[in-house]
Amino acid sequence: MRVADAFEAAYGRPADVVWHAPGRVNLIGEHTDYNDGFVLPYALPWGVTAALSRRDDDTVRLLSLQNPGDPVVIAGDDDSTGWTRYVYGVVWAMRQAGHPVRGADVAVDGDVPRGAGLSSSAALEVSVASALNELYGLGLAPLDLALLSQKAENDFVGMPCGIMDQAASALGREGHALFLDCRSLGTRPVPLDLAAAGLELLIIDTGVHHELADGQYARRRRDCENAARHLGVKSLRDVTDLASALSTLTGDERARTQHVVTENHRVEAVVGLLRAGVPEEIGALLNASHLSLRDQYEVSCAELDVAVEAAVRGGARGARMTGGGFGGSAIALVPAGRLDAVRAEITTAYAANSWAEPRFLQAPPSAGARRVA
Ligand code: GAF
Repeated sequence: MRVADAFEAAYGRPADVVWHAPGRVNLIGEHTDYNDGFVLPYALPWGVTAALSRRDDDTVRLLSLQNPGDPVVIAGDDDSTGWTRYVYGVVWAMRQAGHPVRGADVAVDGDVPRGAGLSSSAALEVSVASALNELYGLGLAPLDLALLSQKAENDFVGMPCGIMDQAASALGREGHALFLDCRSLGTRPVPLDLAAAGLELLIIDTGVHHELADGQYARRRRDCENAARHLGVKSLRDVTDLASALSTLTGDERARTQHVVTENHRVEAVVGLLRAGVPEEIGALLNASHLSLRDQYEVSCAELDVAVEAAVRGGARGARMTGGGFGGSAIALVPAGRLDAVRAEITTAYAANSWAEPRFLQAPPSAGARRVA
């Protein structure tokens, strides 16, 4: 294995453990996780593989096959920058929580398509967390590792994400999407055999990330928290009478509330349809999710809107942006026989806007974090 060879070449000894953790794509349930709501992501066949060995001091040495060079040496909390923060952040989060984690030599290798909004950072965190868990005999469950990875990202990296990406990476199951209640943290695997229904999930990587997005995620979170405070509820998950809630709110808080509450209902509806064995029926809910994210939550962008509209024009049953927004990827639910037509329609629409051709990806629901050596 490439990462194990790189580990041995750099550190002069074999790795003690090698773990793999995947990226994710989200079927539906966007910007609901930090509102105690529902999400339905699935784990991808691509991820990060992390080779680790213990050290008997507190130093962490890091090597990435995607960032060639000598290992980065981290001897204190302030030493890490860039990608190394996601790895060292996990060590930091574990120590903060009182787990007896000392140093480690680490090598990582990733194949999540870059910049596509498919959670390569969660894959990196969860692969390292899983390996450290075994190395130091912490006995933590996959959900605990997801929570520690989220803590690393929130409090060390400084990105106030919810739990969806790390949970999908830690708990994904082959052939299934993962229904997650982000309040109780209860999970339920939902069988997802699109091929049996003659369908494919097409991932459209727009190739763009609008810089403007930085800071917007935290602003959306604040809008939701303010709306919940005005409504006197713990979180927007608790809104039961949407019409009356909307009548007391104005502006952004009103629009964000409308999205979050309706999106939670859409997740439940999609889970019901998948369990009933009629995946072809979820298309309208995907479309409604996109419109809500575009118009109420205001996290879409022209490249995502054009991809979604062209996909539906080309014959997709439904399509929506996926992930945080402002670029990254869209998904389209496409009858297998319409795949070429959908791809062509999107490619033509991008060319008409003088945008670079998007990248098309297809990926079955895959397993979550696992030991690979
Ligand atoms: C990003 C975050 F990391 C997730 O927690 C989630 O909020 C998502 O955006 C939006 O649904 O991926």
